Amino acid sequence: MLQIFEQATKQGGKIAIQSNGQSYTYTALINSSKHLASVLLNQQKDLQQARVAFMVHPGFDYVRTLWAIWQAGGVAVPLCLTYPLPSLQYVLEDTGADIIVVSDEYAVILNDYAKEHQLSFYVLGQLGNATTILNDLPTIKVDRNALILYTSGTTNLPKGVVTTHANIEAQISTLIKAWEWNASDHTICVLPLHHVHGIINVVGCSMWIGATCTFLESFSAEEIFQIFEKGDINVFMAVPTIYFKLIAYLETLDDRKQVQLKKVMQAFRLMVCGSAALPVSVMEKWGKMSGHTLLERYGMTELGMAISNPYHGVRKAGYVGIPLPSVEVKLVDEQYHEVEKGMPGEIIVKGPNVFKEYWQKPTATQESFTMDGWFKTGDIAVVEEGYYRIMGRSSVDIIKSGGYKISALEIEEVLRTNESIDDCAVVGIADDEWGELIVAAIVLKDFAQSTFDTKVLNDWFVQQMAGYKKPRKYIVLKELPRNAMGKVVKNEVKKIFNQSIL
Ligand code: MLC
Ligand code: AMP
Repeated sequence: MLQIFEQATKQGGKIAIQSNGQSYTYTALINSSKHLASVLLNQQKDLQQARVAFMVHPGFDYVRTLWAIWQAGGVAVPLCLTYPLPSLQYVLEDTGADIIVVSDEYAVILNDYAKEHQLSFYVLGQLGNATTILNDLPTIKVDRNALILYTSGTTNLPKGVVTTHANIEAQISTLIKAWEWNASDHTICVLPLHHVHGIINVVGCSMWIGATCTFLESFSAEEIFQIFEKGDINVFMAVPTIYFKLIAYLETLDDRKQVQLKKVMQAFRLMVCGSAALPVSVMEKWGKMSGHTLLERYGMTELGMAISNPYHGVRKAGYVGIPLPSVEVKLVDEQYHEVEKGMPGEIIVKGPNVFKEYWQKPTATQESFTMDGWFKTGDIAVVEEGYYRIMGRSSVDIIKSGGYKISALEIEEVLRTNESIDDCAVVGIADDEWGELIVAAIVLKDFAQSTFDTKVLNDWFVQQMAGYKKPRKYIVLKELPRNAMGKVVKNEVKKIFNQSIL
């Protein structure tokens, strides 16, 4: 049995999950996921690493589905709940998923697609208790594929990051050790569950150690504080934009309420921030309002977490800390030689946490590792007084907005299919709240010059891609700034936007 299920079985009647106003024990989680695993197996002995895509809302149903897929021998492919059909279709086709599981509310989105492609389609609310639970579920070896998460990179289409059960176990256990997770912890998941931050750091760690995880359907500052006020939560993890939004909400409250909430938050054991650079101003403000020094850490879909400020010891503002247990980190130059002490370089990483491959992309996989097996992150950092500081990324085409990694190339590709747009260049510009704001410089086709409307464009865009990938500002240019080779100079595009804001 995989270690996560062994651990969970030992917890028995302890509360594992709180969602939709209900509490579920570890026993309920195990039984219900075994039942669903039996359904998914549908008379087979082992799904043999078949990809199972699932579009399930956060909470008990999400975890039971994930665990069911694993127990049946499948590879879990969590779908983003806000993707329009074309983006979902890309993931389904790329993974070759032939089983889909959905919460009732998403059935309508994927029902026709599943029928047309003759996929097995399970709607959670329509599954009765008819299937007997199989006692002899397949034995899953840890070197099997477990999860495929999609990440945007320097190519225009997202790549599937494949992690094995062994990778996941390593990603979780290093955090359990470094952050001293324990069974009396109670965390809250406010993050989307198609990325590692939510899946590994929050849900993975809490379920592994036998803690309790409360789920919110989606982010709401008001609801988060209402739950905090009950006094049960003691571990909280989020992206910088969320801390920014929580601060903004706290500032709307009167002094008495602020003091009351600070008292509640001071009793927390741990508050972590990551997925994007935590501005020093946000860390300081949060410190004042919550009584907590945020622990900033650095991670990536391909790695889980790699570098973290210490649980005990100094948490330095503006720094991501030191490598986590069992994770090797080096800074290298463009020839992949280690840089001299104190010099900046690209972060490369080795360890049992590092992913196995990009799904069906052997060339991309090979190119992302050095000859001696280190994963190249594309992030530039420097070590100062023993702590890593992230300086930026090697590619201007990767944007981090609200903690989501977004490929400028992917957005450009979609914008160019719009009938009004002749050409475009997408960049990220610095923004206090979102980290970076996605903006697009566009060149219009002649006929569109007088009728162009950004609202019409945005409405069209969100039918093609998730809303969080939508450009927040547009500038119409006669032509894009290009260098002598004819290549668009993205830094010039950024300058144009920054000047237009001043
Ligand atoms: C949304 N809005 C944005 C935006 N996203 N504006 C600018 N930039 C963006 N990126 C606008 C919307 O248009 C809308 O405006 C308003 O903000 C609210 O939109 P929303 O979609 O409802 O946002 P909200 O629910 O408030 O979500 C914000 C958020 C979310 C921060 C909670 O972005 C989020 O969950 N981010 C976490 C992503 C994550 O988990 N990343 C980890 C990746 S793993 P209007 O006007 O339309 O109302 C990884 C590895 C690691 O990175 O190290 O962890
Ligand atoms: P993703 O591919 O969505 O997993 O995003 C991973 C990327 O997020 C990393 O390569 C970094 O660029 C960025 N990132 C994660 N944590 C931090 C952090 N604490 N500071 C700065 N950047 C971060």
